[in-house]
Amino acid sequence: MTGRILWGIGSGRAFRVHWTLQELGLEYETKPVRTRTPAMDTDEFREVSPRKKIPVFEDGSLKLFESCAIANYLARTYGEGTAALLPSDPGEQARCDEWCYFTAMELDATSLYVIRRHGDLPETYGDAPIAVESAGEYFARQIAVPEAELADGRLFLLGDRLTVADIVLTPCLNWAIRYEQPVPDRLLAYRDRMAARPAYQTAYSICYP
Ligand SMILES: N[C@@H](CCC(=O)N[C@@H](CS)C(=O)NCC(=O)O)C(=O)O
Repeated sequence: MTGRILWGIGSGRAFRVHWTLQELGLEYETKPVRTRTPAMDTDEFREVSPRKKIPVFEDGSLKLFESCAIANYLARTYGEGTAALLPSDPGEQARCDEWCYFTAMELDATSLYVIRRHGDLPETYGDAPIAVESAGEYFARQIAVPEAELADGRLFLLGDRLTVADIVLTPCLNWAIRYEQPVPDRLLAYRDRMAARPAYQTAYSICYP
C-alpha cells in the first residue's frame, strides 16, 4: 500500500499523471475509471470526485484534481536527480509553469476541447460547426508557439531535459493527431521522441489497456 491512487484511464489528461508517476518511478494504484461510462456513476467514484471528472489523484490524505496541478505536485514532491522533472532555477521554473498554463488553456481548453465538445459530443454540449471550425483555426495558430521554441534544435521545451512541460504538452499532440489537426513536422518528431521513452510506454499501457 503506497497510499497513492490515480483515478482515471483512457484520456490524455489522466495520461499526464500516469506518465509523471512512471518517470518518477513511483508505485501507485490505478482505478480504471473512463469518462462517460457507468464507472463514473458509482457511489465510490462520486464520493471521490463530486465534480465527476478524471483524473483524480490521492496521496494519503491529499486529494487533487487538474492534471497539470497533479503532475507539478508529483514533480515537486518526489522529483530528484535524473528524474527531477522541474528546473531548479526560479526563472526556468516560471518558464515551465508558463508552458503548462499555455498548453492547458490555448491548446487544450480553448482549442481541442472545443472541437471535442461541439464536434464529438453535440448531444451534451450542442452542435456548433462554427465553433469547431474556429477552434481548429485557433489551434493552427497556437501550435506554432511550441514549434518555434524547438527551432533551435532543443530536444525538450526547456532545453536538454524532460520537464513537466513536456508531459503536459505531448498528450495534446496525440489528441491533435487523432483529430486530424495540423501538427508541424518538428513537433511530430518531438512527440515521437517522447513516445520512445520507457516511462511513456509503461504509462501508455496502463492508461490505454
Ligand atoms: N482541466 C481538467 C480537465 C478534466 C476533464 O475534463 N476530464 C475529462 C476526461 S479527459 C472528464 O472527466 N470529463 C467528464 C465530463 O466532463 O463529464 C484536467 O486537466 O484535469
